[in-house]
Amino acid sequence: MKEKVEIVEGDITKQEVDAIVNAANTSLLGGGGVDGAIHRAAGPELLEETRKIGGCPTGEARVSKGYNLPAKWVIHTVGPVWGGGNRNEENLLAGCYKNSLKASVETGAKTIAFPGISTGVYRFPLERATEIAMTEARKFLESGEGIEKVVFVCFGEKALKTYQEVFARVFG
Ligand code: AR6
Repeated sequence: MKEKVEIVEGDITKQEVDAIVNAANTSLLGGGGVDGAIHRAAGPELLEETRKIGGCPTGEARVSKGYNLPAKWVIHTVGPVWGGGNRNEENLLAGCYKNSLKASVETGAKTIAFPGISTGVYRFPLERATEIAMTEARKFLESGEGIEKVVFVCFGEKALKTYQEVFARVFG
């Protein structure tokens, strides 16, 4: 299972995979962070399409094309805003990973790259978020549903170190 997982440091918009995941907000109309970077790299047609999609509830996922990105598809998911941990944040974040992987398979994507959903302006604690990400990826890969590679893209060295530590725990 673990050979299907890759951890890289870098910019998700540069990833050569079938689908990249966007940490969006419920409007799907763009924003800052990774969402802003994906919209800039994909070009204005992405916003035209996400406007037609018309939003996405927290924990769910919606698929669009990738336009000028190397990735053919963008899977937009909305992470929870961290509010201390008693507002169902963990289940909602797990839902983001589960539903993004499911949407990816339904679209025909076999390789998928994730950013650290909710770990930026939504303030979800990085280590716990990473445990949830890896646990859901492992469960999904074990169920054998057609994903060949899951790439976790870490933005910066601190994130990379956390992802490597959690990977050793969850997949080791
Ligand atoms: N490639 C990979 N990871 C990145 C990149 C990039 N180019 N840029 C940032 N990150 P955030 P959230 C990392 O804040 O917490 C937006 O405005 C970043 O270091 O982008 O889910 C949306 O519209 C962090 O680890 O997303 C929403 O309103 C992770 O991506 C809101 O932010 C996520 O940080 C969503 O907040």
